[in-house]
Amino acid sequence: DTDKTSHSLRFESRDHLSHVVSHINFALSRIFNNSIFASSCFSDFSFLFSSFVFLSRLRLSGGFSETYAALCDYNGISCKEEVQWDVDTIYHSQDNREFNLLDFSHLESRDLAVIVASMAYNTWFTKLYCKDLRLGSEVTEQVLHTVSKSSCLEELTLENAGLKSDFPQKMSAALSENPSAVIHSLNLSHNSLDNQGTCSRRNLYVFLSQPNCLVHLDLSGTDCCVDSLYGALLRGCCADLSFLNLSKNAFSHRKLKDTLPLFRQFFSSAFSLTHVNLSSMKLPPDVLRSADLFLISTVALRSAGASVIQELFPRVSSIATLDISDNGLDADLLTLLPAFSRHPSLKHLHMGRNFNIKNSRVLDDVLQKLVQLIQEEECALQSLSLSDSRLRSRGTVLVNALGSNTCLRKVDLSGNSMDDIGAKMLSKALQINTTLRSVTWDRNNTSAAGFLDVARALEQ
Ligand SMILES: *[C@@H]1O[C@H](CO)[C@@H](O)[C@H](O)[C@H]1NC(C)=O
Ligand SMILES: *[C@@H]1O[C@H](CO)[C@@H](O)[C@H](O)[C@H]1NC(C)=O
Ligand SMILES: *[C@@H]1O[C@H](CO)[C@@H](O)[C@H](O)[C@H]1NC(C)=O
Ligand SMILES: *[C@@H]1O[C@H](CO)[C@@H](O)[C@H](O)[C@H]1NC(C)=O
Ligand SMILES: *[C@@H]1O[C@H](CO)[C@@H](O)[C@H](O)[C@H]1NC(C)=O
Ligand SMILES: *[C@@H]1O[C@H](CO)[C@@H](O)[C@H](O)[C@H]1NC(C)=O
Ligand SMILES: CC(=O)N[C@H]1CO[C@H](CO)[C@@H](O)[C@@H]1O
Repeated sequence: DTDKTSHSLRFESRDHLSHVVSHINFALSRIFNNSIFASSCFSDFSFLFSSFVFLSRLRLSGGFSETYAALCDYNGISCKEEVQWDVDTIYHSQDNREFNLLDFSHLESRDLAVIVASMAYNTWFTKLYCKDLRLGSEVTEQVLHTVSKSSCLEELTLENAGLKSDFPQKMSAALSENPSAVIHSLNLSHNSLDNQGTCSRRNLYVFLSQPNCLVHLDLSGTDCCVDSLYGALLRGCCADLSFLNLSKNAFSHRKLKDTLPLFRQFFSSAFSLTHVNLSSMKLPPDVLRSADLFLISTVALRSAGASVIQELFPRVSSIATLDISDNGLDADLLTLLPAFSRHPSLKHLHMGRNFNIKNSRVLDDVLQKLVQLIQEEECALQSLSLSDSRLRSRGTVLVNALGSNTCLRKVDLSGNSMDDIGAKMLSKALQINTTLRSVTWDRNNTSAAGFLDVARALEQ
Protein backbone atom coordinates (compact mmCIF):
# COMPACT_ATOMS: atom_id res chain seq x y z
CA ASP A 1 0.00 0.00 0.00
CA THR A 2 2.95 2.32 0.58
CA ASP A 3 4.52 2.06 -2.80
CA LYS A 4 2.57 0.56 -5.66
CA THR A 5 5.42 0.48 -8.15
CA SER A 6 7.31 -2.73 -8.73
CA HIS A 7 11.02 -2.94 -8.48
CA SER A 8 13.19 -5.53 -10.13
CA LEU A 9 16.39 -6.51 -8.48
CA ARG A 10 18.75 -9.12 -9.75
CA PHE A 11 21.17 -10.88 -7.50
CA GLU A 12 24.12 -12.81 -8.71
CA SER A 13 23.64 -15.50 -6.14
CA ARG A 14 21.36 -16.71 -3.39
CA ASP A 15 24.07 -15.55 -0.96
CA HIS A 16 23.85 -11.98 -2.15
CA LEU A 17 20.10 -12.04 -1.66
CA SER A 18 20.47 -13.37 1.88
CA HIS A 19 23.05 -10.73 2.59
CA VAL A 20 20.71 -7.89 1.50
CA VAL A 21 17.79 -9.36 3.41
CA SER A 22 19.77 -9.78 6.59
CA HIS A 23 21.03 -6.22 6.29
CA ILE A 24 17.49 -4.88 5.97
CA ASN A 25 16.40 -7.16 8.79
CA PHE A 26 19.10 -5.68 10.93
CA ALA A 27 18.12 -2.10 10.02
CA LEU A 28 14.44 -2.73 10.71
CA SER A 29 15.00 -4.55 13.95
CA ARG A 30 16.92 -1.55 15.19
CA ILE A 31 14.11 0.77 14.20
CA PHE A 32 11.31 -1.30 15.69
CA ASN A 33 13.26 -2.50 18.69
CA ASN A 34 11.14 -3.63 21.62
CA SER A 35 7.86 -2.62 20.05
CA ILE A 36 4.94 -5.01 19.90
CA PHE A 37 5.41 -4.73 16.17
CA ALA A 38 8.93 -6.05 16.29
CA SER A 39 9.71 -9.50 15.13
CA SER A 40 13.00 -11.21 14.70
CA CYS A 41 11.68 -12.98 11.66
CA PHE A 42 10.84 -10.79 8.70
CA SER A 43 9.90 -13.17 5.98
CA ASP A 44 7.66 -11.05 3.82
CA PHE A 45 9.93 -9.79 1.09
CA SER A 46 7.47 -7.36 -0.43
CA PHE A 47 7.16 -5.61 2.91
CA LEU A 48 10.92 -5.50 3.25
CA PHE A 49 11.41 -3.79 -0.02
CA SER A 50 8.64 -1.25 0.33
CA SER A 51 10.11 -0.44 3.72
CA PHE A 52 13.50 -0.13 2.15
CA VAL A 53 12.07 2.46 -0.21
CA PHE A 54 10.37 4.43 2.52
CA LEU A 55 13.50 4.49 4.64
CA SER A 56 15.49 6.09 1.89
CA ARG A 57 12.92 8.78 1.18
CA LEU A 58 13.17 12.37 2.29
CA ARG A 59 11.38 12.71 5.57
CA LEU A 60 8.58 15.24 5.98
CA SER A 61 7.37 15.88 9.55
CA GLY A 62 10.24 13.82 10.81
CA GLY A 63 9.17 10.92 8.59
CA PHE A 64 5.89 10.43 10.42
CA SER A 65 3.77 9.44 7.41
CA GLU A 66 6.28 6.95 6.12
CA THR A 67 6.81 5.33 9.48
CA TYR A 68 3.05 5.21 10.01
CA ALA A 69 2.47 3.62 6.60
CA ALA A 70 5.13 1.01 7.22
CA LEU A 71 3.74 0.14 10.65
CA CYS A 72 0.23 -0.21 9.21
CA ASP A 73 1.58 -2.40 6.48
CA TYR A 74 3.49 -4.55 8.91
CA ASN A 75 0.49 -4.95 11.21
CA GLY A 76 -1.86 -5.70 8.38
CA ILE A 77 -4.21 -2.82 9.03
CA SER A 78 -5.22 -0.28 6.47
CA CYS A 79 -3.27 2.92 6.49
CA LYS A 80 -5.61 5.91 7.02
CA GLU A 81 -4.79 8.54 4.48
CA GLU A 82 -6.46 11.23 6.60
CA VAL A 83 -3.83 10.66 9.26
CA GLN A 84 -1.01 11.21 6.80
CA TRP A 85 -2.82 14.13 5.20
CA ASP A 86 -3.47 15.84 8.55
CA VAL A 87 0.12 15.45 9.64
CA ASP A 88 1.76 16.41 6.35
CA THR A 89 -0.65 19.21 5.55
CA ILE A 90 -2.29 20.66 8.66
CA TYR A 91 0.30 19.98 11.35
CA HIS A 92 3.20 20.72 9.07
CA SER A 93 1.83 23.90 7.52
CA GLN A 94 0.93 25.28 10.94
CA ASP A 95 4.31 24.30 12.32
CA ASN A 96 2.33 22.47 15.01
CA ARG A 97 4.47 20.10 17.02
CA GLU A 98 1.79 18.98 19.45
CA PHE A 99 0.18 15.73 18.36
CA ASN A 100 -3.44 15.75 19.54
CA LEU A 101 -4.88 12.26 19.77
CA LEU A 102 -8.36 13.78 19.88
CA ASP A 103 -7.94 14.64 16.20
CA PHE A 104 -8.17 10.91 15.59
CA SER A 105 -10.45 9.85 18.43
CA HIS A 106 -12.95 8.51 15.88
CA LEU A 107 -10.48 5.83 14.81
CA GLU A 108 -10.17 2.43 16.43
CA SER A 109 -7.83 1.72 19.29
CA ARG A 110 -5.57 -0.33 17.04
CA ASP A 111 -5.20 2.62 14.67
CA LEU A 112 -4.38 4.93 17.54
CA ALA A 113 -1.75 2.47 18.78
CA VAL A 114 -0.01 2.52 15.41
CA ILE A 115 -0.22 6.32 15.28
CA VAL A 116 1.40 6.62 18.70
CA ALA A 117 4.00 3.99 17.79
CA SER A 118 4.96 6.15 14.81
CA MET A 119 6.03 8.87 17.20
CA ALA A 120 8.75 6.82 18.86
CA TYR A 121 11.46 7.78 16.40
CA ASN A 122 9.85 10.91 15.09
CA THR A 123 11.78 14.14 15.27
CA TRP A 124 8.96 16.54 14.45
CA PHE A 125 6.52 16.17 17.32
CA THR A 126 7.58 17.36 20.77
CA LYS A 127 4.22 17.08 22.51
CA LEU A 128 1.62 14.36 22.82
CA TYR A 129 -1.80 15.44 24.03
CA CYS A 130 -4.93 13.55 25.00
CA LYS A 131 -7.83 14.56 27.20
CA ASP A 132 -11.09 12.89 28.20
CA LEU A 133 -10.47 9.92 25.94
CA ARG A 134 -10.07 6.47 27.50
CA LEU A 135 -6.94 4.94 26.04
CA GLY A 136 -6.96 1.19 25.59
CA SER A 137 -4.05 -0.87 26.85
CA GLU A 138 -2.53 -1.24 23.37
CA VAL A 139 -2.41 2.55 23.05
CA THR A 140 -0.86 3.11 26.49
CA GLU A 141 1.72 0.39 25.70
CA GLN A 142 2.74 2.41 22.66
CA VAL A 143 2.82 5.66 24.66
CA LEU A 144 5.26 3.93 27.00
CA HIS A 145 7.27 2.62 24.09
CA THR A 146 7.49 6.13 22.69
CA VAL A 147 8.60 7.41 26.08
CA SER A 148 11.32 4.76 26.17
CA LYS A 149 12.64 5.66 22.72
CA SER A 150 11.97 9.28 21.89
CA SER A 151 14.64 11.90 22.21
CA CYS A 152 12.23 14.66 21.12
CA LEU A 153 9.14 14.22 23.30
CA GLU A 154 9.10 17.11 25.79
CA GLU A 155 5.50 17.27 26.98
CA LEU A 156 3.10 14.46 27.72
CA THR A 157 -0.51 15.23 28.61
CA LEU A 158 -2.84 12.33 29.33
CA GLU A 159 -5.68 13.92 31.28
CA ASN A 160 -8.58 11.76 32.26
CA ALA A 161 -7.39 9.03 29.93
CA GLY A 162 -8.37 6.08 32.12
CA LEU A 163 -4.77 5.30 33.03
CA LYS A 164 -4.28 2.53 35.56
CA SER A 165 -2.28 2.71 38.77
CA ASP A 166 0.59 0.75 37.21
CA PHE A 167 1.15 3.48 34.63
CA PRO A 168 3.65 5.59 36.62
CA GLN A 169 5.81 2.56 37.40
CA LYS A 170 5.84 1.49 33.76
CA MET A 171 6.60 5.06 32.80
CA SER A 172 9.47 5.04 35.24
CA ALA A 173 10.85 1.87 33.65
CA ALA A 174 10.40 3.32 30.17
CA LEU A 175 12.25 6.50 31.12
CA SER A 176 15.11 4.61 32.71
CA GLU A 177 15.62 2.79 29.40
CA ASN A 178 15.96 6.08 27.59
CA PRO A 179 19.09 8.07 28.39
CA SER A 180 18.15 10.77 25.87
CA ALA A 181 14.64 11.39 27.29
CA VAL A 182 13.76 15.09 27.45
CA ILE A 183 10.26 15.02 28.99
CA HIS A 184 9.92 18.09 31.19
CA SER A 185 6.16 18.51 31.38
CA LEU A 186 3.82 15.80 32.58
CA ASN A 187 0.08 16.09 33.09
CA LEU A 188 -1.60 12.96 34.41
CA SER A 189 -4.48 14.73 36.08
CA HIS A 190 -7.79 12.96 36.64
CA ASN A 191 -6.50 9.42 36.29
CA SER A 192 -6.85 7.03 39.21
CA LEU A 193 -3.14 6.49 39.73
CA ASP A 194 -3.31 5.29 43.30
CA ASN A 195 -5.82 2.53 43.97
CA GLN A 196 -8.43 4.51 45.88
CA GLY A 197 -5.92 6.32 48.01
CA THR A 198 -4.16 3.30 49.47
CA CYS A 199 -0.90 5.20 49.14
CA SER A 200 0.89 2.22 47.68
CA ARG A 201 4.53 3.15 47.70
CA ARG A 202 5.31 1.14 44.63
CA ASN A 203 3.96 3.08 41.71
CA LEU A 204 3.72 6.84 41.51
CA TYR A 205 6.19 7.33 44.31
CA VAL A 206 8.86 5.17 42.71
CA PHE A 207 8.46 7.10 39.51
CA LEU A 208 8.77 10.52 41.12
CA SER A 209 11.74 9.57 43.25
CA GLN A 210 13.87 8.74 40.19
CA PRO A 211 16.02 11.70 39.20
CA ASN A 212 14.20 13.55 36.42
CA CYS A 213 14.06 16.88 34.71
CA LEU A 214 10.39 17.67 35.27
CA VAL A 215 9.49 21.35 35.25
CA HIS A 216 5.68 21.06 35.06
CA LEU A 217 3.94 18.36 37.04
CA ASP A 218 0.17 18.10 37.23
CA LEU A 219 -1.10 15.25 39.40
CA SER A 220 -4.42 16.85 40.32
CA GLY A 221 -7.29 14.46 40.93
CA THR A 222 -5.16 11.33 40.74
CA ASP A 223 -6.13 9.86 44.14
CA CYS A 224 -2.53 10.12 45.27
CA CYS A 225 -1.68 10.71 48.91
CA VAL A 226 -0.03 14.06 49.01
CA ASP A 227 1.72 13.45 52.32
CA SER A 228 3.49 10.34 50.97
CA LEU A 229 4.48 12.23 47.86
CA TYR A 230 6.90 14.72 49.28
CA GLY A 231 9.60 12.20 50.15
CA ALA A 232 9.58 11.08 46.53
CA LEU A 233 9.47 14.62 45.17
CA LEU A 234 12.36 15.53 47.42
CA ARG A 235 14.52 12.79 45.95
CA GLY A 236 13.60 13.10 42.30
CA CYS A 237 12.03 16.43 41.48
CA CYS A 238 13.80 19.15 43.39
CA ALA A 239 16.07 20.69 40.87
CA ASP A 240 13.88 22.03 38.09
CA LEU A 241 10.29 21.73 39.25
CA SER A 242 8.52 25.04 38.84
CA PHE A 243 4.83 24.09 38.54
CA LEU A 244 3.17 21.65 40.93
CA ASN A 245 -0.54 20.92 40.87
CA LEU A 246 -1.73 18.53 43.58
CA SER A 247 -5.28 19.76 43.95
CA LYS A 248 -8.12 17.31 44.53
CA ASN A 249 -5.96 14.66 46.16
CA ALA A 250 -5.97 12.95 49.54
CA PHE A 251 -4.16 14.29 52.53
CA SER A 252 -3.81 11.59 55.13
CA HIS A 253 -3.38 12.46 58.77
CA ARG A 254 -1.51 9.28 59.54
CA LYS A 255 2.19 9.55 60.18
CA LEU A 256 1.95 13.29 59.93
CA LYS A 257 4.85 13.65 62.34
CA ASP A 258 7.05 11.70 59.94
CA THR A 259 5.96 13.51 56.84
CA LEU A 260 6.06 17.04 58.19
CA PRO A 261 9.87 17.32 57.98
CA LEU A 262 9.77 16.00 54.39
CA PHE A 263 7.17 18.59 53.52
CA ARG A 264 9.33 21.32 54.92
CA GLN A 265 12.48 20.00 53.36
CA PHE A 266 10.91 19.71 49.93
CA PHE A 267 9.50 23.20 49.91
CA SER A 268 12.72 24.70 51.15
CA SER A 269 14.81 22.77 48.59
CA ALA A 270 12.66 23.31 45.51
CA PHE A 271 14.22 26.58 44.51
CA SER A 272 12.52 26.84 41.14
CA LEU A 273 8.99 26.22 42.42
CA THR A 274 6.74 29.15 41.56
CA HIS A 275 3.22 27.74 41.22
CA VAL A 276 1.66 25.42 43.79
CA ASN A 277 -1.96 24.31 43.78
CA LEU A 278 -3.02 22.53 46.97
CA SER A 279 -6.74 23.20 46.73
CA SER A 280 -9.46 20.65 47.55
CA MET A 281 -7.45 17.94 49.23
CA LYS A 282 -9.86 15.23 50.21
CA LEU A 283 -9.76 12.73 52.99
CA PRO A 284 -8.78 9.11 52.36
CA PRO A 285 -11.86 6.88 51.86
CA ASP A 286 -11.07 4.63 54.80
CA VAL A 287 -11.42 7.64 57.06
CA LEU A 288 -14.59 8.73 55.30
CA ARG A 289 -16.10 5.27 55.76
CA SER A 290 -16.13 5.56 59.49
CA ALA A 291 -18.25 8.47 60.60
CA ASP A 292 -16.75 8.69 64.10
CA LEU A 293 -13.22 8.73 62.83
CA PHE A 294 -14.25 11.26 60.24
CA LEU A 295 -15.16 13.85 62.82
CA ILE A 296 -12.03 13.36 64.90
CA SER A 297 -9.62 13.32 62.02
CA THR A 298 -11.24 16.21 60.23
CA VAL A 299 -10.43 18.45 63.11
CA ALA A 300 -6.91 17.07 63.54
CA LEU A 301 -6.19 17.02 59.87
CA ARG A 302 -7.32 20.47 59.06
CA SER A 303 -5.32 22.07 61.84
CA ALA A 304 -2.45 19.86 60.76
CA GLY A 305 -2.79 21.09 57.18
CA ALA A 306 -2.70 24.68 58.35
CA SER A 307 0.33 24.06 60.55
CA VAL A 308 2.12 22.43 57.64
CA ILE A 309 1.63 25.50 55.49
CA GLN A 310 2.38 27.83 58.35
CA GLU A 311 5.64 26.08 59.17
CA LEU A 312 6.93 25.56 55.71
CA PHE A 313 5.85 28.72 54.06
CA PRO A 314 8.27 31.36 55.35
CA ARG A 315 11.16 29.22 54.16
CA VAL A 316 9.94 29.04 50.61
CA SER A 317 11.19 32.01 48.79
CA SER A 318 10.24 31.31 45.21
CA ILE A 319 6.53 30.46 45.24
CA ALA A 320 4.58 33.13 43.39
CA THR A 321 1.18 31.47 43.11
CA LEU A 322 -0.41 29.47 45.91
CA ASP A 323 -3.88 27.98 45.80
CA ILE A 324 -5.12 26.61 49.12
CA SER A 325 -8.82 27.09 48.50
CA ASP A 326 -11.43 24.61 49.69
CA ASN A 327 -9.34 23.03 52.44
CA GLY A 328 -11.58 23.59 55.47
CA LEU A 329 -8.99 25.85 57.09
CA ASP A 330 -11.64 27.97 58.82
CA ALA A 331 -10.47 29.21 62.24
CA ASP A 332 -6.95 27.98 61.53
CA LEU A 333 -6.65 30.91 59.16
CA LEU A 334 -6.04 32.97 62.24
CA THR A 335 -2.62 31.40 62.78
CA LEU A 336 -2.00 30.80 59.11
CA LEU A 337 -2.43 34.27 57.64
CA PRO A 338 0.57 35.84 59.39
CA ALA A 339 2.74 33.25 57.60
CA PHE A 340 2.00 35.02 54.34
CA SER A 341 2.90 38.40 55.67
CA ARG A 342 5.85 40.13 54.01
CA HIS A 343 6.54 37.13 51.87
CA PRO A 344 8.95 38.32 49.20
CA SER A 345 7.73 36.41 46.17
CA LEU A 346 4.09 35.47 46.81
CA LYS A 347 2.00 37.39 44.28
CA HIS A 348 -1.17 35.39 43.79
CA LEU A 349 -3.05 33.86 46.69
CA HIS A 350 -6.26 31.85 46.25
CA MET A 351 -7.95 30.98 49.51
CA GLY A 352 -11.71 30.94 48.98
CA ARG A 353 -14.03 28.35 50.49
CA ASN A 354 -12.14 28.24 53.78
CA PHE A 355 -14.37 30.53 55.81
CA ASN A 356 -16.97 28.25 57.29
CA ILE A 357 -16.52 29.89 60.69
CA LYS A 358 -19.56 29.76 62.99
CA ASN A 359 -18.16 32.05 65.68
CA SER A 360 -18.57 35.54 64.26
CA ARG A 361 -15.93 37.03 66.56
CA VAL A 362 -13.37 34.60 65.17
CA LEU A 363 -14.48 35.41 61.63
CA ASP A 364 -14.02 39.11 62.33
CA ASP A 365 -10.51 38.41 63.66
CA VAL A 366 -9.64 36.40 60.57
CA LEU A 367 -10.88 39.17 58.29
CA GLN A 368 -8.92 41.70 60.31
CA LYS A 369 -5.77 39.63 59.75
CA LEU A 370 -6.51 39.67 56.02
CA VAL A 371 -6.91 43.43 56.07
CA GLN A 372 -3.54 43.73 57.81
CA LEU A 373 -2.00 41.49 55.16
CA ILE A 374 -3.08 43.65 52.24
CA GLN A 375 -2.33 46.93 53.98
CA GLU A 376 1.23 46.13 54.90
CA GLU A 377 3.75 48.45 53.40
CA GLU A 378 5.95 45.70 51.99
CA CYS A 379 2.94 43.74 50.69
CA ALA A 380 3.96 41.97 47.47
CA LEU A 381 0.58 40.35 46.78
CA GLN A 382 -0.95 41.34 43.46
CA SER A 383 -4.05 39.21 43.41
CA LEU A 384 -6.29 37.69 46.05
CA SER A 385 -9.21 35.33 45.55
CA LEU A 386 -11.82 34.84 48.26
CA SER A 387 -14.46 33.41 45.98
CA ASP A 388 -17.39 31.36 47.30
CA SER A 389 -16.57 32.06 50.92
CA ARG A 390 -20.04 33.30 51.92
CA LEU A 391 -18.61 36.20 53.89
CA ARG A 392 -21.90 38.13 53.70
CA SER A 393 -22.01 41.52 55.40
CA ARG A 394 -18.95 40.62 57.51
CA GLY A 395 -16.88 40.83 54.34
CA THR A 396 -17.45 44.57 54.02
CA VAL A 397 -14.49 45.25 56.32
CA LEU A 398 -12.29 43.79 53.64
CA VAL A 399 -14.07 45.67 50.86
CA ASN A 400 -13.47 48.91 52.75
CA ALA A 401 -9.80 48.11 53.09
CA LEU A 402 -9.51 47.83 49.31
CA GLY A 403 -9.80 51.60 49.14
CA SER A 404 -6.50 52.24 50.84
CA ASN A 405 -4.66 49.18 49.62
CA THR A 406 -1.66 49.82 47.44
CA CYS A 407 -0.63 46.31 46.41
CA LEU A 408 -3.63 44.36 45.10
CA ARG A 409 -4.32 44.79 41.40
CA LYS A 410 -6.87 42.02 41.20
CA VAL A 411 -9.44 40.74 43.65
CA ASP A 412 -12.06 38.01 43.32
CA LEU A 413 -14.98 38.44 45.71
CA SER A 414 -17.57 36.41 43.81
CA GLY A 415 -20.04 34.16 45.61
CA ASN A 416 -20.02 35.99 48.93
CA SER A 417 -23.62 37.19 49.25
CA MET A 418 -22.39 40.69 50.00
CA ASP A 419 -25.69 42.17 48.82
CA ASP A 420 -26.20 45.83 47.96
CA ILE A 421 -24.47 47.02 51.08
CA GLY A 422 -21.27 45.28 49.93
CA ALA A 423 -21.64 46.91 46.51
CA LYS A 424 -21.99 50.29 48.17
CA MET A 425 -18.77 49.74 50.12
CA LEU A 426 -17.09 48.62 46.91
CA SER A 427 -18.19 51.81 45.17
CA LYS A 428 -16.63 53.86 47.97
CA ALA A 429 -13.40 51.93 47.78
CA LEU A 430 -13.27 52.44 44.02
CA GLN A 431 -13.70 56.19 44.37
CA ILE A 432 -10.48 56.48 46.31
CA ASN A 433 -7.59 56.19 43.94
CA THR A 434 -6.26 52.68 44.15
CA THR A 435 -4.10 50.24 42.30
CA LEU A 436 -7.00 47.89 41.59
CA ARG A 437 -7.44 46.94 37.94
CA SER A 438 -9.83 44.01 38.18
CA VAL A 439 -12.67 43.18 40.57
CA THR A 440 -14.77 40.04 40.23
CA TRP A 441 -18.16 40.43 41.83
CA ASP A 442 -20.36 37.63 40.49
CA ARG A 443 -22.94 35.90 42.65
CA ASN A 444 -23.21 38.50 45.36
CA ASN A 445 -26.96 39.03 45.36
CA THR A 446 -26.44 42.56 44.12
CA SER A 447 -29.44 44.34 42.61
CA ALA A 448 -29.54 47.06 39.96
CA ALA A 449 -29.38 49.69 42.72
CA GLY A 450 -26.12 48.23 43.97
CA PHE A 451 -24.59 48.18 40.51
CA LEU A 452 -25.71 51.76 39.94
CA ASP A 453 -23.57 52.76 42.94
CA VAL A 454 -20.61 50.93 41.44
CA ALA A 455 -21.20 52.51 38.01
CA ARG A 456 -21.28 56.01 39.52
CA ALA A 457 -18.07 55.29 41.39
CA LEU A 458 -16.37 54.11 38.20
CA GLU A 459 -17.40 57.29 36.38
CA GLN A 460 -15.61 59.25 39.05
C1 LIG B 1 16.62 -3.57 21.91
O1 LIG B 1 15.95 -4.48 22.73
C2 LIG B 1 16.79 -5.41 23.43
C3 LIG B 1 15.90 -6.43 24.14
O2 LIG B 1 14.80 -5.80 24.77
C4 LIG B 1 17.70 -4.64 24.37
O3 LIG B 1 18.56 -5.52 25.07
C5 LIG B 1 18.51 -3.66 23.57
O4 LIG B 1 19.30 -2.86 24.43
C6 LIG B 1 17.62 -2.76 22.74
N1 LIG B 1 18.43 -1.93 21.85
C7 LIG B 1 18.24 -0.61 21.66
C8 LIG B 1 19.11 0.06 20.66
O5 LIG B 1 17.37 0.01 22.26
C1 LIG C 1 -3.37 19.56 33.23
O1 LIG C 1 -4.73 19.24 33.15
C2 LIG C 1 -5.62 20.04 33.93
C3 LIG C 1 -7.00 19.42 33.95
O2 LIG C 1 -7.63 19.44 32.72
C4 LIG C 1 -5.54 21.45 33.36
O3 LIG C 1 -6.46 22.29 33.99
C5 LIG C 1 -4.11 21.95 33.58
O4 LIG C 1 -3.95 23.25 33.10
C6 LIG C 1 -3.10 21.03 32.93
N1 LIG C 1 -1.79 21.35 33.45
C7 LIG C 1 -0.77 21.76 32.70
C8 LIG C 1 0.52 21.96 33.41
O5 LIG C 1 -0.87 21.98 31.51
C1 LIG D 1 -4.69 22.26 38.55
O1 LIG D 1 -5.64 21.22 38.63
C2 LIG D 1 -7.00 21.60 38.67
C3 LIG D 1 -7.84 20.35 38.77
O2 LIG D 1 -7.53 19.47 37.74
C4 LIG D 1 -7.36 22.45 37.46
O3 LIG D 1 -8.68 22.91 37.59
C5 LIG D 1 -6.38 23.60 37.33
O4 LIG D 1 -6.66 24.31 36.15
C6 LIG D 1 -4.97 23.07 37.28
N1 LIG D 1 -4.02 24.12 36.97
C7 LIG D 1 -3.55 25.07 37.77
C8 LIG D 1 -2.81 26.15 37.08
O5 LIG D 1 -3.68 25.08 38.96
C1 LIG E 1 -6.30 25.02 41.52
O1 LIG E 1 -7.14 23.92 41.32
C2 LIG E 1 -8.53 24.21 41.43
C3 LIG E 1 -9.28 22.91 41.31
O2 LIG E 1 -9.13 22.16 42.46
C4 LIG E 1 -8.92 25.18 40.35
O3 LIG E 1 -10.29 25.48 40.43
C5 LIG E 1 -8.10 26.45 40.50
O4 LIG E 1 -8.37 27.32 39.42
C6 LIG E 1 -6.61 26.13 40.51
N1 LIG E 1 -5.88 27.32 40.89
C7 LIG E 1 -5.16 28.06 40.05
C8 LIG E 1 -4.47 29.23 40.63
O5 LIG E 1 -5.06 27.80 38.87
C1 LIG F 1 -5.42 58.58 40.14
O1 LIG F 1 -4.47 57.80 39.43
C2 LIG F 1 -4.23 58.25 38.11
C3 LIG F 1 -3.32 57.26 37.43
O2 LIG F 1 -2.34 56.77 38.31
C4 LIG F 1 -3.64 59.66 38.16
O3 LIG F 1 -3.45 60.15 36.84
C5 LIG F 1 -4.61 60.58 38.90
O4 LIG F 1 -4.05 61.87 39.05
C6 LIG F 1 -4.97 60.01 40.28
N1 LIG F 1 -6.05 60.83 40.86
C7 LIG F 1 -6.05 61.21 42.13
C8 LIG F 1 -7.23 62.01 42.55
O5 LIG F 1 -5.14 60.92 42.88
C1 LIG G 1 -30.58 39.14 48.65
O1 LIG G 1 -30.77 40.50 49.01
C2 LIG G 1 -32.07 40.80 49.51
C3 LIG G 1 -32.13 42.29 49.82
O2 LIG G 1 -31.41 43.03 48.88
C4 LIG G 1 -32.35 39.98 50.77
O3 LIG G 1 -33.67 40.21 51.20
C5 LIG G 1 -32.14 38.50 50.48
O4 LIG G 1 -32.26 37.77 51.68
C6 LIG G 1 -30.79 38.26 49.87
N1 LIG G 1 -30.68 36.85 49.46
C7 LIG G 1 -29.60 36.10 49.72
C8 LIG G 1 -29.64 34.70 49.20
O5 LIG G 1 -28.63 36.51 50.32
C1 LIG H 1 -28.72 37.22 42.74
C2 LIG H 1 -27.47 36.49 43.03
O1 LIG H 1 -26.46 36.69 42.38
N1 LIG H 1 -27.51 35.61 44.01
C3 LIG H 1 -26.39 34.79 44.42
C4 LIG H 1 -25.54 35.49 45.44
O2 LIG H 1 -24.49 34.66 45.90
C5 LIG H 1 -24.95 33.45 46.50
C6 LIG H 1 -23.73 32.67 46.94
O3 LIG H 1 -22.94 33.43 47.79
C7 LIG H 1 -25.78 32.64 45.52
O4 LIG H 1 -26.29 31.50 46.19
C8 LIG H 1 -26.91 33.47 44.98
O5 LIG H 1 -27.59 32.76 43.97
